[in-house]
Amino acid sequence: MMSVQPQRVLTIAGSDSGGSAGIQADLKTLMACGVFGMTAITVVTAQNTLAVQQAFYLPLDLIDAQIEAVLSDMGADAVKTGLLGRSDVVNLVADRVTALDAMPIVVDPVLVNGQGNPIVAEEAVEAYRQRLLPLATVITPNLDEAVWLAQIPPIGVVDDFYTAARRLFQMGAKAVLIKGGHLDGEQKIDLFFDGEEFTVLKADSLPIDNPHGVGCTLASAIAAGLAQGASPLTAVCRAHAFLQNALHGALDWQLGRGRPTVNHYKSSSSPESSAI
Ligand code: PXL
Repeated sequence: MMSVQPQRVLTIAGSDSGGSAGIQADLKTLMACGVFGMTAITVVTAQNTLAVQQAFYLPLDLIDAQIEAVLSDMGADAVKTGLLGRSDVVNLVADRVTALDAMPIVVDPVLVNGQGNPIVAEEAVEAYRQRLLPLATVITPNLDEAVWLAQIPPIGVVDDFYTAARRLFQMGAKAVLIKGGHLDGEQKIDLFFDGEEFTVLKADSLPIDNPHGVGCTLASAIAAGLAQGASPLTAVCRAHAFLQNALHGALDWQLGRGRPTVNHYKSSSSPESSAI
């Protein structure tokens, strides 16, 4: 029988015991997207839908060992980064990714929590600016993260998304997806920019308050698309549709007493999104 190598994605991110965000969201999403997921865990959190109760950062050499173990044997077709947390981890990931010639990398710059409060130090953000952003095939900040990374005034309207996207592109990212989900309105707007063209992605606002795990799910779905050979724009559009299904798929869920989650494996049915 002919052997086949599955498409592989390595996610370097934190563990969410509640299964909504982080490594858990990544693996569920990668599986639903039909790629083989592998992990390097940076931080273990004890959390549920109500709160992050504890967080334990793994030693740098153990994070490195996980990356090395996976890449030296199994290899990868794309890398996705989530919560890295510290500047030394950001620098380590940058070192390892630099060694992977032309590997697609999706950088989800997890800098703030669900309430918009910082969860990393400025030193780590500077490491993102200097080292990781220039390696990113696609970077996926939300509005707070875009402002912090790009050092621009707060974003209040969709017009500001364009400034943020241009700036992050100038800082070295090959493509930028500004996630506008935190802006109020009948529609949720994301903006993709690859240095040449802007693409607006729209989705109807849903009756769910601040769902947990959307960023991880979106970035992992983008990484899956890139691993499957899609262009950044195609991977982003597919991931956007995937996330809409995942959100719709959890609308009638009751799980825990806090923030709602997404249904990561709800990958079929018609996407409620459009790119214009
Ligand atoms: O959604 C961002 C995020 C990523 N990774 C981990 C998290 C969170 C938010 O709570 O806990 C591990």
